Amino acid sequence: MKMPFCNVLFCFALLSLLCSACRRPPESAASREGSFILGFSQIGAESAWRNYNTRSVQEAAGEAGIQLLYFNAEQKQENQIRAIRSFIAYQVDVIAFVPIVSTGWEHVLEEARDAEIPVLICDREISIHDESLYAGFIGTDSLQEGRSAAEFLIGRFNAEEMDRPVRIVELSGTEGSSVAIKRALGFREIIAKHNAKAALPEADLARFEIIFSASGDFLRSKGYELASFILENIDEFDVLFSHNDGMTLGAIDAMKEREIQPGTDIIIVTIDAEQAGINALRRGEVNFVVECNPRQGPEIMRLARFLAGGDRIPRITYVHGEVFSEDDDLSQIPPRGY
Ligand code: GZL
Repeated sequence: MKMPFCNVLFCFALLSLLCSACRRPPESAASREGSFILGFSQIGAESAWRNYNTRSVQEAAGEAGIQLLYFNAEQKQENQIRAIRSFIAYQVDVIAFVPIVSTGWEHVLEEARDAEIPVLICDREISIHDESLYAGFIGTDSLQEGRSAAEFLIGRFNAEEMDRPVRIVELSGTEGSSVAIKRALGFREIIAKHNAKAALPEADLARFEIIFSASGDFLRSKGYELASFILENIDEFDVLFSHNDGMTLGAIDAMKEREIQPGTDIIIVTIDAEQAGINALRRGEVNFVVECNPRQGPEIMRLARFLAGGDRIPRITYVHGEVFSEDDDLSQIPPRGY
């Protein structure tokens, strides 16, 4: 349920008041073993994946004895920036945040640097000139997630006699987010390489064409709306490539309303591997699922503790995922938890 904007403002005012009124005594320096304060700014609650990611961070902080100052930005970058400023005012030991989009972070990160508070980027990456403004990134390899999706399609269609290019529709994630940018990039990189091979005279390979792409903002409701528009306006297409399960589930609803069989009439490739996505794979409504692991809490706490103790961390820490195909033994997939 979305919090009314006036309530969000009230929360900010309260957080800022608390931060300025009760600044942490500077002498309580963090220790490598003891507790410390981690300010964490989360995007919001746009998907089952995000909610699990939040739970993972909160549970891991509790288990690690780390004091977590958590703020939900309600999908707004300006709320994230305000929260980071509040963390600085409160003089937390470490700041971690999930950048909803990849640009616009320079100034607030300069303020964190001036306050000598290390910053850990989580889940999504930022594009910044001075990379020394943050200590490191922990998340999944979005470029590989897009590549894996394309590699499945190439294998799937090479087995079929195609006398025309395979037509692909793409539902992309939040515009300007590193995840949407890199999933699209990885997907296109593999498709382009394959098409170059398929163009050779002696090649007997399917060719692929992305005929439509639009952002569904990782939201199920927008996935449904976009798919409804696409199904009403694009005569025929063969594949739906969706950047997250939430949008995929919305698109499946739109297909079923038109008696189109997802997974059969339209091949569907999706990313996240939330339970509902795996269930759709088991029902044959989805053909391939790329896991994007939301269980990042323990790694975030491990890295934050190094930073709190004044230590350096790797620039990039990947949390690995796997892929699930229609041809796998799907009964072996354990409950997803999200
Ligand atoms: C991926 C993450 C994306 C998920 C979506 O790392 O940022 O945001 O794929 C979520 O489900 O909304």
